Amino acid sequence: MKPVFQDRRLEPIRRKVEAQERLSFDDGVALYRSPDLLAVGWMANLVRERLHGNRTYFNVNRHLNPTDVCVASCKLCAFGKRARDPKAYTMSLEEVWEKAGHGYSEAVTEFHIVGGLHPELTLDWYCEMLRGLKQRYPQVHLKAFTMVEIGYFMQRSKLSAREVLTRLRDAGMDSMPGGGAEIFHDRIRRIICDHKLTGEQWLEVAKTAHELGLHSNCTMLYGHIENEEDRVDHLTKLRKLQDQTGGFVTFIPLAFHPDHTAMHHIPSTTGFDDIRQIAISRLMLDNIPHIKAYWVMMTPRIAQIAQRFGSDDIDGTLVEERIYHDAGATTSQNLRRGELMRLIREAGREPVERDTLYHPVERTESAFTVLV
Ligand code: V47
Repeated sequence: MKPVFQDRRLEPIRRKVEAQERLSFDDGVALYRSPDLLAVGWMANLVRERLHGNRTYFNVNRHLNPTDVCVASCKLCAFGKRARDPKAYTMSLEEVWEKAGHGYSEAVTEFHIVGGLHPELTLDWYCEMLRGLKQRYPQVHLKAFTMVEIGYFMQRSKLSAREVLTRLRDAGMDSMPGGGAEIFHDRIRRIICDHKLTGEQWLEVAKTAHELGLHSNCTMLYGHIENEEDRVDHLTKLRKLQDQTGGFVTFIPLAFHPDHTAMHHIPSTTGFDDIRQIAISRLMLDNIPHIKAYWVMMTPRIAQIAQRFGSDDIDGTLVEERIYHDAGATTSQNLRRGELMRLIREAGREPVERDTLYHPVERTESAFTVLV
């Protein structure tokens, strides 16, 4: 039975969602301005179940951050450090390869690799890192480097996006994570991440990656100085590129964590905003298959509830996480496979272990007992 929406102004949007029509910019703003979270969530859940039925996806992955040295000093970030900072670190190639093996078992299907913009590490060094990982862990998918890192490699190597991406792909990069997108609008970018690629450049690198056959994710950092229009603008730009390339697999809305950043005075997002953001992402991004509620960022509790508000993915086991924990996140850094499955089941969903590109992973019990 259809619920009666408390906010009657959402009825025209409900009709569009039911008829599978695309929502407009103004619809997006109206969704943000409505206090009727249950109505927004009901519509998002309709779309989510249409696409994915009762399934919620998760994976068994490991994060690797080879360096936190970064030439950009983005106000939003607590992870990047100056090279001279005594707390900064840069792993040697052997350390990266060795670290990848900590907690490694047949169970790990993905290494998620991102780092700071290091002024001395060369594109050849990164290619060598990928080759070494592939050699040692041939069955693990390498999801590596944000569009921002690619932009920096281009600047340093004086090569085009196509050339940089081709070299990395040939060295073993299988796909790319979605970070560094922040908020595309220049007005916001100038303040929160002045030294990064522009929004247009981010989209251009993503387009080139997709043209080369590389899939990627995409993100939006919300809950800082942006307004509702900036969020809708960001989502519609991603949707437009996806119409052209079809290369985005998953969208991950990332709530800003203020601690230890230059914007520490900004309060953290609320549960209401986090859940609403998941739902609106599902409704606006009608051409991106998956919406991930990243449990590290949202907390496992909110990520679980999000499974009934438009999300169909909860991310993975991670093992160790730096970017959010440097910014004050107090969530665990490591959820075991069984715990992820329990969260999903308790939300009334069917857990499906996937690889990076959402092929189901079949397991025998013994294959993951060694996972730490
Ligand atoms: O690019 C940095 C954001 C991103 C902060 O593709 C911050 O599957 C909040 O992109 N508060 C990295 N956010 C994380 C990321 C990601 C995470 C999980 C899965 C995937 C995927 C991608 O985190 C950065 C930036 O946008 N970030 N600092 C902060 N203080």
